[in-house]
Amino acid sequence: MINIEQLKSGNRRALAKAITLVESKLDTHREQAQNLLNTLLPDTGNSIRIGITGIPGVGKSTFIEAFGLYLIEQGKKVAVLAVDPSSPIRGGSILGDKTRMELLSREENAFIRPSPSEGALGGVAQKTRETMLLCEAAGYDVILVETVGVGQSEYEVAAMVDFFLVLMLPNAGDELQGIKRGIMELADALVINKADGESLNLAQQTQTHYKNAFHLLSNDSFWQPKVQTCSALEKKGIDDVWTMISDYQKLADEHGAFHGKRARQNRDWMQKLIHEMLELKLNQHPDVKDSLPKLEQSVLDNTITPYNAAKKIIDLL
Ligand SMILES: Nc1nc2c(ncn2[C@@H]2O[C@H](COP(=O)(O)OP(=O)(O)OP(=O)(O)O)[C@@H](O)[C@H]2O)c(=O)[nH]1
Ligand SMILES: [Mg+2]
Repeated sequence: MINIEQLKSGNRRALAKAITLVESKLDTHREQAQNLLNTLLPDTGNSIRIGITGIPGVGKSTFIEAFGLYLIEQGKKVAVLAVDPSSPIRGGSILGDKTRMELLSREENAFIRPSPSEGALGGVAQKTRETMLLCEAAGYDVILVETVGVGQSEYEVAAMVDFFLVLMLPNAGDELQGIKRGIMELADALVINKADGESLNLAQQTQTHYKNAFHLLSNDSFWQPKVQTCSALEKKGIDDVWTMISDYQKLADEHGAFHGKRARQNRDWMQKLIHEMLELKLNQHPDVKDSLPKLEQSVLDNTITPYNAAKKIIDLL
């Protein structure tokens, strides 16, 4: 059993146990985990949730270590989670390299958790959302959610955080980094990392390039995405990133947008879960299992319209 009082007082073992429960695939555990989360709900939400993405090698691990250590210096408790749906077998490769976060992982006020290897309903994102709540209940006030900037995971992470930060390399050309317009629209900030040594100039050019690009995207929100530079290696510009995010939080609060965004994220996620649950129910329904192949064949044979076939399936539920 999970000791709720211990978890709330920040006991790491209790937190780790609760996360293991949340990640479990057993139905009985799932139920226990949901009960636990419901009990803890009033103790959640007191954090800023920051998503961090970027292509492999951009410096995510180095940045998170520097940023995390800086935040701890400011008296914060920092949790680092990962969403890595791309490697269900390797299971959490991005944070597997704890060596890159060696200093941070030794800190009393840091909690680092690799990506869950897979999830049932809602996938890895569901588990990470739940783990995030557990960390908040345990008193972590900054939650960093890391993901590799390939595939769909950045959309999933952007939909669960307050602030979405995209790390970039000093390189003025979009194509070279495979940056999609989509990610520009997700980003609350681009941070050009490795702004040091010979790359300093290029980093500044890149910054100007993206600032201009953002000006071209129309935006009537209270927040215009920012473009900054930093060196995670030399620990330069790290404090500016935090200042920017704090400014965002303050502005969002003033506009009533901070809690509004979270509420909408929860509602959207619920909608997504309803669809997934419905699909599961459909696929498991005995009559559907029986009729689906026949109806599919009829559609292939052009003896029934797709619409009517679909309706017949839905009517079985
Ligand atoms: N010059 C310079 N090098 C950096 C900086 N940040 C990271 N690096 C180097 O870039 C390489 C990749 O850094 P990581 O932090 O492992 O990058 P990552 O994004 O976590 O990479 P993956 O885990 O493979 O996705 C390492 O050799 C780092 O030392 C920086 O600010 N300046
Ligand atoms: Mg890494």
